[in-house]
Amino acid sequence: MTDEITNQACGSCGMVEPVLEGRLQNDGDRPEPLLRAGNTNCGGCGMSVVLNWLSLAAGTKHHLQMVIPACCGIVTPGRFPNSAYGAPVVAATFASAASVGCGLAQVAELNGEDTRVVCFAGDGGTYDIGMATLSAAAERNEDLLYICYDNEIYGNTGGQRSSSTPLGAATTTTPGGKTVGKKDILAIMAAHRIPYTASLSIAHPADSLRKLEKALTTKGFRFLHVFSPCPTGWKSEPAAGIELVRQAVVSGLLPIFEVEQDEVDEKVTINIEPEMCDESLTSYFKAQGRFKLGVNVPEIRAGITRNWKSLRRRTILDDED
Ligand SMILES: Cc1ncc(C[n+]2csc(CCOP(=O)(O)OP(=O)(O)O)c2C)c(N)n1
Ligand code: SF4
Ligand SMILES: [Mg+2]
Repeated sequence: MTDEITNQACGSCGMVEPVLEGRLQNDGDRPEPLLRAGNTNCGGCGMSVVLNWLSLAAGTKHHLQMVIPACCGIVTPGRFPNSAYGAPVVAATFASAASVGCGLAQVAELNGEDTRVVCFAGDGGTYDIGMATLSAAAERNEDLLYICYDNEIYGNTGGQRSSSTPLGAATTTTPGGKTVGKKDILAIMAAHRIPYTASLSIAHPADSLRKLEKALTTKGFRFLHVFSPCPTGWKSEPAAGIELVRQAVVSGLLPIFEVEQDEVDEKVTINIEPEMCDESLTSYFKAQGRFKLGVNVPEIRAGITRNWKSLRRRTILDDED
């Protein structure tokens, strides 16, 4: 991307509209987007937004190679010989995605290429099936950007529960509502002391684009978590996705923060302060059919409070240095 991004005036009315925090099409954009027309994603899929923002963040500055395990993201390109991806993609098995990414990154380095390798996987591939190689790659601090788009189910196979599925959500394998909560993937990844771990909200473009740009330029292992609405699995309106994410952030359900660290230091920054409002929490659950059996809001609020206490403790420890 060019350093200076200027808005362009509308051809008919002359007004300058700040789209995506002022990032309209500009000379620094990729000649073709990462997510091309003809992709097979459902309307309102949060994963499409993530791919478009990754494309914007990479711009013409970064040459990308992608590794995608089984998930909706590997079905996105459509049928061979077409591809809706505007970058080379290796389709990997669940268990090998991070290892394949490490191999590509090491070959690029040996060849002196400035290629940024991105593993792009769902929650099933990340929290569950790909965890062993993901953890191993993080422990070795490989030069890899791993992005997990988290729709809180195994979406591509019809909506089974994953260890990211939240308490109370009905899935095809938890028809009465899930009885345990969600795994804390950001804490798990940050515990590997990798250089950069962050959560992104698709309702907050400026913060998310900054994090994508930072993750693309940082060396070593970087892990980004993007909460990704899935209207098909969540039984929600396709147009409601961004508002649902905003409600999750405002209510405190989805903490937006980043962790920068090396072997001796850890800096935890909360990027968006939630209002902790129960109204947003209730609307969030009401708008999704997967919660139609009802959720216990006080119980969920107690879990949110616990998570925030532990997150704030980490920022305080950091301030005491
Ligand atoms: C080892 C293995 N187990 C199961 C499958 C079948 N499978 C393909 S996609 C998928 C769901 C993936 O879920 P997630 O990673 O969350 O991505 P999403 O489909 O939600 O985009 C499963 C179980 C497989 N391809 N390989
Ligand atoms: S099933 Fe969900 S994650 Fe998969 S393409 Fe459709 S909306 Fe996106
Ligand atoms: Mg999923």
